[in-house]
Amino acid sequence: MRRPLLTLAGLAVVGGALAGCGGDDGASGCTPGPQLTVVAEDALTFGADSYTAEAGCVEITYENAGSIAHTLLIKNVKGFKLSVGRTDVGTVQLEPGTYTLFCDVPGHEAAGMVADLTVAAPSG
Ligand SMILES: [Cu+2]
Repeated sequence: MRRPLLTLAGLAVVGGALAGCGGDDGASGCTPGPQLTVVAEDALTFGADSYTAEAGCVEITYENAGSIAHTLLIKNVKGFKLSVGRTDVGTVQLEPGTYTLFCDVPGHEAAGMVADLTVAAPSG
């Protein structure tokens, strides 16, 4: 009778893959071009109600001006999320259009952590 060693080893490999580090999703890992800085404030707002960026691989720097932990996501853009802490930087591929930035910490979006992001085609 065989011992189930192979089966157990296989499960361990699959589990390891599922728990593996992220960052290999399609929305990150591009070569940064346009830059955007967003600030989170303890008043549960972003530093501005609206932001603009050029289309492309946008490098977003997320800075926390306060002491409450926040996140930064873009509605309908999967695979992008920044978390602060103090500061976080990430890249996301964005086509021209209008997007919505928000913080997904429970209650924060409802309290005002939401902002427009207008992405314009590169000029020239
Ligand atoms: Cu928040």
